[in-house]
Amino acid sequence: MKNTIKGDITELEVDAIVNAANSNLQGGGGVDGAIHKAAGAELLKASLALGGCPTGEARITKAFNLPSKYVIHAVGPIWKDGNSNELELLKSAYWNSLVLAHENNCKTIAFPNISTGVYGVPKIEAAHIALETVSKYLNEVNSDISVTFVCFDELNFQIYKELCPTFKLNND
Ligand code: AR6
Repeated sequence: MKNTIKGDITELEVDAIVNAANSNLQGGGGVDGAIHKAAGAELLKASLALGGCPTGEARITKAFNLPSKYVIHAVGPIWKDGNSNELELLKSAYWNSLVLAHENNCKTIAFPNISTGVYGVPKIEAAHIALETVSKYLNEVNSDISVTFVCFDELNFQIYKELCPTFKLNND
């Protein structure tokens, strides 16, 4: 199943929260900053030890002081002009996060709106990619995982509230 909420992803008691990370996995601002702040310094040590992550891929660490079990560090694209493979890379970031969640026996996962902050991917396009990719994964690969889209800003929340129900799952 999938659902949308408005809130702070660091507060969720799910198996895995996804971080909108950068490819150095060195922490940063936005949701990345909030996750590192709430998880504590051990998270930075663990993520730096991974040696980076290319755009479109994802890596996993423990969640340390967070209420979730794991943090999946997904690297979304920086928006350039829309013709630089941005949406494909965003799709891969969502897909690879779900694969990693499944490999680590996660049944509940929460995503922020990857790349829609400082990375500048237009919010409506990004929401379509997120919903399409997650729905495809749940319908075609593994329906045994519950996905929450966590919107922090009001505009993303309005977009997801409207779009989410239009992406049907086989078991809806
Ligand atoms: N919980 C959930 N969502 C949040 C939170 C939160 N606590 N805080 C912000 N958001 P951004 P990006 C939303 O900029 O565009 C970092 O510096 C926010 O409203 O965090 O992928 C990294 O290190 C927005 O919708 O990530 C990278 O360098 C969404 O999170 C770079 O920013 C993503 O905004 C990644 O940029």
